Amino acid sequence: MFELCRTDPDVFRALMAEIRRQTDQLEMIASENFVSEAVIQAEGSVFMNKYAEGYPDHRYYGGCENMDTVEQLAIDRLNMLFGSEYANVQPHSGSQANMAVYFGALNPGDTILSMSLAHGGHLSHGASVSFSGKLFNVVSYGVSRDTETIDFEEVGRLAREHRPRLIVAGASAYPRTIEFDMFRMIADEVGAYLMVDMAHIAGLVAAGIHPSPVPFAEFVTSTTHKTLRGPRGGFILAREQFGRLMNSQIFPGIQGGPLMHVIAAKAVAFQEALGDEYKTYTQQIVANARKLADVLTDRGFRLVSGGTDNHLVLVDLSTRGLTGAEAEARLEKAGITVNKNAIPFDKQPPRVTSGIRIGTPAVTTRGLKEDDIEEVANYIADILSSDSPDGTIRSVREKIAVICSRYPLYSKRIARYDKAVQQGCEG
Ligand code: DSN
Repeated sequence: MFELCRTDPDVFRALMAEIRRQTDQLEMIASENFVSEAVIQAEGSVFMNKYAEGYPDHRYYGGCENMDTVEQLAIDRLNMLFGSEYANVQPHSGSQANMAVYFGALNPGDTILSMSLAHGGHLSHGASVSFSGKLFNVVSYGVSRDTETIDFEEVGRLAREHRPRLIVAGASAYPRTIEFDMFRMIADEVGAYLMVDMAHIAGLVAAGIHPSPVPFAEFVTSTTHKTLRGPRGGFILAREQFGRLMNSQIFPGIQGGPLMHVIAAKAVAFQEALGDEYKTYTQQIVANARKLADVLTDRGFRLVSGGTDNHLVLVDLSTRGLTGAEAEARLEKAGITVNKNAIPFDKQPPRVTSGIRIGTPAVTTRGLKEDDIEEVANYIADILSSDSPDGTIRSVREKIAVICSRYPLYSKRIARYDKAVQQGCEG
C-alpha cells in the first residue's frame, strides 16, 4: 500500500474512501458481494502481466506454462462445482458469455425467446438498447399478473407461435425458483436450444439450494461475482459437443487475451465454493432473505410474488406513495445500499420505478444472521413508512454503524491502509 499511497495519492484516496464506503454501510444490492482476501491477492498479482491468447496447452504466446496451470485449475474446479462437461472461464463478463452463445448458436436475425427486462430479465437477453436486441429478433415472455411468477403458458404459446432458435431462461430480479425442466419441455417441443443465464443464482446452484440448469440446458452462462462470490467476470458451461464452438466464439470470436489475473481469482473462488463452509453460507443467504421477506410483509409491504425462494426480495412501493428512486435515496442516507428496480407491469419509467430490489448475499458474507436481518428489515420499514423520514434516517444511520462494527470486514486491509497514511506513505 505504501507504493500506491506514494506514487498515486489520488487513486489511493479514492481506494481508502471506497473501502470505508463498503465496510461502513450495509450492502444490500442483490448482485453484489465481498470476495475473500485470497481472491483479492490472486487478482492483484503479476498474472495480469501476461498475454495468453488461446487455451491451456494451445497458446499463441510463449511463457504460458503457469497460465495453463491456473486456467486448467479454474476449468476443472468449475466443472466439479456444477457437474458440467465443458467450461470456459475466459468471458470477461456475463454479457460476453451470453454473446458467445448467441453467436455460436444463432445467425443474425434469428429469433430468441427471453424474459422481458421489465419483468426481471437482463439487458443482454434482448433489450433493444443491447447488442442482443439489435442483432436478433427478440420475443419476450413475462410473469403472470396473478402470481407474478413466470407464465409458462405464455412461454409455450410464444414458442409455438414464433419458433425461436434459442430460448433464454434466467433473470436479474426474480425472487422465485426457476423451473428449468419446464423450459426444456417447451424448447424440445419447438426444436429450440435452451440457454440458462444463472448469474444471480449461481452460488445457490453450486450449493444445491436451487435446482441446477446443467442437466436441462445446452448452454449455461453466468457471472462469477454475485452469489458465487468471486471476482468480476463470466463463464460458460456447455454440453461437450459444443465445447470447440464455444471456445472459438470467445477467442478469437469476441475476445483477445484472457484476463489471467481474473482467471486465477476465479480458480480461487471456485475452490472456496467447493467447501462445506460455502454451503452453510448459501443456506444462510436464503434464510436471511426469507426473514427479510417475512418482516417486510408483517410491516405491511407488498412483495412481488408474495415472498422469495432465493437471495432477493422485490418490494412494490406503488401503494405507499413512494417511488423506487426515492426509497433508494432514503436508504442510502441511512447507510443501507439497495437499488431501485422496475416491478412487473410497472407504471413508472425505468429511472424512477415503483420498486426496490433488496438482496442478502453481501450482508451474509459479513456474518449477519436472521436476528440481525430482522433488525435491519425493521429499520428499512421505518424509513420507508415515515412521512418525514429525516429523523428516522439519522437514528437508523447510527444503528447501522453499530451493526457494521459488530461484523467487521477487511479489517487487516484497512489497518494496512491506515498505517500507510500514518507513516506518510513511507515504509
Ligand atoms: N447488473 C446486474 C444486476 O444488478 O443484476 C446484472 O448484470
